[in-house]
Amino acid sequence: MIIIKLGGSIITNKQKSLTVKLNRINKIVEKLKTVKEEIIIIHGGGSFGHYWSLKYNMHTKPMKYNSHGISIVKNSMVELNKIILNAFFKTGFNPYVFPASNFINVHGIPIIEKILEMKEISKSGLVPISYGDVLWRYKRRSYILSGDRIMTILSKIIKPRLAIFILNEDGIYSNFAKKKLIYKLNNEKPDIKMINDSTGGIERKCNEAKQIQTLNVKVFFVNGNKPNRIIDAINNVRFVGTLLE
Ligand code: IP8
Repeated sequence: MIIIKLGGSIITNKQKSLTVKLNRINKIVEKLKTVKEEIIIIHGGGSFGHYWSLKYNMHTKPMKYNSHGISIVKNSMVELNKIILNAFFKTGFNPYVFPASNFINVHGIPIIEKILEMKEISKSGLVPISYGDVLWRYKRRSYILSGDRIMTILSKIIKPRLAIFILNEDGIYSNFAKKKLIYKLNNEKPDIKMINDSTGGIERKCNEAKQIQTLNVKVFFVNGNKPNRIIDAINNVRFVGTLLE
């Protein structure tokens, strides 16, 4: 089983709020159709969820955020998710939306049987699709749950063979300006200028990846603009990207 995160910057246009990169999404999904293993998909917020969460100053810390902000972030993620679901439908997949509120309780604790349900669903010819979202927490608080965090939460219980982060870049860079790629993340330090968003940017992403790796799950970062690399990573063929194992 493989868990794949479609990063916000590969599926949406971060320069222009509320716009998707439909061609890019379709090309990636078409490539994924050639994968023989079961997959679970998570997608990020990009210029949908992040756009609104920044506007309403909402973060990963549970707090009492503006109600309109909560509502608008949630709606924008449903909209983006619908676009992703359609792309999977059109390509011949049977996507099955599984929002994070299905498997995280009001205390922020993962519900194990729900996550195992997701695993069962993926074995039955359906593709579970989840996404970063704003979640309700007890005492009228809420928080932004990143898709990267969902990758770790699911990996702990599902124990996939691989976790793949599809980016809008070749992988993780040690120097963003010079696009100096880290091939093996194990001991190198990422350049934090690479991604900066409301859920903690590249540092959080790498921290999540490290947590996944400690579960004995191989982690790849690959460029979604070169979808063949996703397939090479899955097939254990030499590929351009960042590996953590
Ligand atoms: O793009 C964040 O998910 P991410 C989702 O995976 C929202 O960090 C709602 C901003």
